[in-house]
Amino acid sequence: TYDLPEWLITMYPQAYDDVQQCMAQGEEGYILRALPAGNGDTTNSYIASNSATPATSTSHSSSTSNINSNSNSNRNSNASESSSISSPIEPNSTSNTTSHVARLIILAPSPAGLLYGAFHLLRHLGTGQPLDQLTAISRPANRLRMIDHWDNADGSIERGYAGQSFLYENNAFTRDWDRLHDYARLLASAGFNALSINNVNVHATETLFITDAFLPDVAEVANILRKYAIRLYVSVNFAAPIEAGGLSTADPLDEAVRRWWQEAVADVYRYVPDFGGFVVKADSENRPGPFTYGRDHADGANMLAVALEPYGGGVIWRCFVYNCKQDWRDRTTDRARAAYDHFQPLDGKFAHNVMLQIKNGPLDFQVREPVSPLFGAMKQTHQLLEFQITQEYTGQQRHLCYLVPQWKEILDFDTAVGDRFAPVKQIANGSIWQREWNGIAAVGNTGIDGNWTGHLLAQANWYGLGRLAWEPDLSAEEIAREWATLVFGQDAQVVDMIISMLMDSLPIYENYTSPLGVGWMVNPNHHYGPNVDGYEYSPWGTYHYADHAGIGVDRTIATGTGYTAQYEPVNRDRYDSLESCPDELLLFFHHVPYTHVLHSGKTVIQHIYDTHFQGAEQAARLCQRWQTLEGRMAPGLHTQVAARLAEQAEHAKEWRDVINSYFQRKSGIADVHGRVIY
Ligand code: GCW
Repeated sequence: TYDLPEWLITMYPQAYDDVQQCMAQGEEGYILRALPAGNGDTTNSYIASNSATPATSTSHSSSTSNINSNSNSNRNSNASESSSISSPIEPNSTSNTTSHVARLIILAPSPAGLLYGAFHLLRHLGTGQPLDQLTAISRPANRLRMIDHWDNADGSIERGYAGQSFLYENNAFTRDWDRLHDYARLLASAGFNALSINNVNVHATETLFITDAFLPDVAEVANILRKYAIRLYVSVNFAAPIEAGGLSTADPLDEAVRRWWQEAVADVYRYVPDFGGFVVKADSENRPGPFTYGRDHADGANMLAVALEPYGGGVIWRCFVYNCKQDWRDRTTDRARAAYDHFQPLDGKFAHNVMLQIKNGPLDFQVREPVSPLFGAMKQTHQLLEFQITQEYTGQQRHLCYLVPQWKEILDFDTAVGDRFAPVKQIANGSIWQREWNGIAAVGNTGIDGNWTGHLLAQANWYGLGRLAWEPDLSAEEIAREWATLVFGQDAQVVDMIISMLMDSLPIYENYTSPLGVGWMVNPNHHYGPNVDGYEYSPWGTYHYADHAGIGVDRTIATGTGYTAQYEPVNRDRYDSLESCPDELLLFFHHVPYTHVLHSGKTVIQHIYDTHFQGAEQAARLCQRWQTLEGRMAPGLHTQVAARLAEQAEHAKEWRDVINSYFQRKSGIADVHGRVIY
């Protein structure tokens, strides 16, 4: 029960109900309400905060003050104090927002909730929706909504396509705190609440981030993020006890090593009392890890978990573990199997503050992959879903590729675990097994470029990930509409065209790149542009096995690598059988002749030709579609996108011709339409 003052009830009759509902929303939830004028009120707008747990730390009070400065509505002198509904809030006696609305109420159990409520209001206004009858109740579906930076201390960004890092240069922090402040506000506005600030490949300088050499800078970053309710995480080097501590081992069961980590963690919390925890890439792509000492990944993760536990910190341990020194002649080793094979047997062995971070697919963020079978396979382990916003394999922000539809498909995929409807989104958000540590992490796509993301329209991916992590049931179109309206305003012709271009872009990209789920036909190392055999005779486990007769990877139980058996029976059977395997994943699961007839009625080879001709034409049409918007937006915005689309159209032709020529030469089968193939 709440003791609400009379004056509040008079002007806000549903306050009791709202407060009750609001408290049920959890820490970060909020209620937004526009109340009509009436009851003879002379006051205009209010922002009310009900603090169930009164804010005590500076972090919380500064969040409150930021809301005030952002929403521009409550500038009373107590702005830095968290206000409570049981004490009247000074009304703001300035201008009326609309003639029908007397007040705007944002109600939240915490300052973070007020922040998200304020951004909701700004989004509402920014998308041109009327204030009258605004009511919204919202809470995030996922506890952790995180961006992972792959920024290096030298200023480069691994897989970054938007310029250098704004966090680091020359092996030091840039200390561009203004930019960081803008970035923190940007993060909160899209609903993110966690940030990992350095590459998971932790090199020499970054290994020292958790030492006195860098902790003052790390603390300054945390101070800025805290104003926007964002918790800071750092990627750590598993071999730090050796490289930073001078020990002779990093064995997770060695007492001196365990003590070293405990002391390191204690140091970190002295600087950053609300530090989130560590992100770890171990035994992966030549990074150190517990395997060196004959230990398993539970031993490694739990050692860090024990050190972080007293402070409420967590370990985010990545499952991207596979053999990157594979012999391409060996057809029994299958990289797709690796994460499941390594981690599934460890279910139940991880400490409660360990979250396994699992990439959405079994390989590596290809344009088309099945969902990782690890989702749902570890019933006693906290799990985080990892997406890649930065477009490493999807056009590197030179091509338009709106990824939200792909992420939606993954979130909605039914793992069928436990013989029931069990979509990935319910595993990621922990609701299936009532897991409190849960969420979505994604590799960011920002850099120092003025528009943050290189390709202006790639902002929609960044924004979309934040919105989906908050509310996975939003549609890809709704998110596209929100983003386009917030950026370009309310010109319907502009907004509708941008939405349709965004929505078409992933299928277009898939059309002119690698076909039917096979993946990887890219140039080695930088991963841009077509190279069908670029990874075919390499140790990275990324093959398509194309010869004169056929193509694809046999991952079936009877004759292949047995990968399909990692899925629950309904998905296992669907993928394992040539008859029921969906066309778009056919070559991921099966090796077939070029003459194999798809469900679509086309042969595999004709499908390859048709989609590649079509994709290149569609890419060219994207330029024409964008051209129709000339003069309807600031010229600078129009030209920068036009330039990228022109490059994409040229590059799509290159993809078309390389792929079609390769397969015509291999198969000796002509295109039924007799088009030009080289
Ligand atoms: O996709 C691959 C990238 C690497 C990356 C790795 C990972 C940070 O090519 O650049 O390393 O995945 O996720 O760890």
